[in-house]
Amino acid sequence: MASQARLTIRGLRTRSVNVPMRRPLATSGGTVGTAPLVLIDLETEEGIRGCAYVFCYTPLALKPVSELIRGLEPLLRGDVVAPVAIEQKLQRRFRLLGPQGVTGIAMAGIDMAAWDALGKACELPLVRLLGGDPRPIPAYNSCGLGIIGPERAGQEAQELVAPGFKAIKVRLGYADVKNDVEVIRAVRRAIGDDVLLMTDYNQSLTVAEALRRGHALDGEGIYWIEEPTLADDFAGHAQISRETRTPIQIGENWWGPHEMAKSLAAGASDFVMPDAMKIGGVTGWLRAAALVEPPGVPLSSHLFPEISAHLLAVTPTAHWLEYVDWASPILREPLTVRDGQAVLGSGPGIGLTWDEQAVARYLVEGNYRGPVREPQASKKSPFT
Ligand code: SMN
Ligand code: MG
Repeated sequence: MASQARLTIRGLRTRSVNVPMRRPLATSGGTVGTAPLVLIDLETEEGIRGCAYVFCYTPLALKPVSELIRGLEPLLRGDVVAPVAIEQKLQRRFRLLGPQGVTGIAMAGIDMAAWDALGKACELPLVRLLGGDPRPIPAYNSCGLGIIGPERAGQEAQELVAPGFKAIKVRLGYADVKNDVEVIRAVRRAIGDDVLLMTDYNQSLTVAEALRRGHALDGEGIYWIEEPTLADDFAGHAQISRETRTPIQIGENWWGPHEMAKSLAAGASDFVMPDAMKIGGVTGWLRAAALVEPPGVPLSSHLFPEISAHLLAVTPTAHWLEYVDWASPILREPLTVRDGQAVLGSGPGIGLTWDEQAVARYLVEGNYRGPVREPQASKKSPFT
């Protein structure tokens, strides 16, 4: 084990897949109908392979992201798998271009794959490699409840709590606050008083409208209001947070811990929810978690439930894991959720093993002149 703990990068392989979603998600910021993922295999001279995926939001971004990651291979080949050193090298490399967007995604993907390789070399799950002890992580079911109207929302809410979840999230941003309230009440009727209800506006409101809707929602027993206005309007979010009683939640669009620090300094939210990819992978997450430990701000995850379960287990102010099953169809062992709690597997690293048959089924050929192939739905259930 000791000799393998020093790994050398040999290559970066990527494959793009476009995975069907059981419930395509209509948000007020646009619809996500499939999960466009770039799968990363970081190969080492020692034969250990670090695996991670990044989420591209639109299939159009698959090609630029995967080409950028592969393009970094000559820069990293021969380097020691030392994520902090790699992060500094890549930050320097992208100083002039900037560390956000596709560059940030590429850097985070490599970071996650590098940490996975280290975990495998040390034969430790990521949570243990980071000094933590695996424990069940409370998860809310976010696999649906897009903008689908009160009737369907009530029905879908029942389906989402059925496997034992104690919290779910509903997307808002209907034409009028009356419609938002109607949907919330339909969902509440369907799930009862004991299930927590998060809400998400996906940046769709002006600050003035967010204040109006926030006041209307204050009496509805909502657990948080997410991204009511533009993600980078920290002053606007701070005002909404001050003037509404319901906690304000933001963070999925912070590019790295530096942006998170500015948001915290502005008092933009009551809760925080970094995205494992946009915050900078494992390395970025650890810095993000350190920022909110002294003030004690509750920290939840965004997407990437497989790696986020490890990361929340070492986060001092860990709050809620966002559970989505979007990568499950291409994983041999999808994340398990039992009684509303994510259960970490005992495998080394992040614990991602590609289901090669499924990867082959959803593989995108990398040519976007024709329509993107519509994949078939999967039948796996992650609930035990
Ligand atoms: C969301 C995430 C990913 C794609 C679309 C919408 C949403 C969430 O903001 O927080 O789950
Ligand atoms: Mg959101």
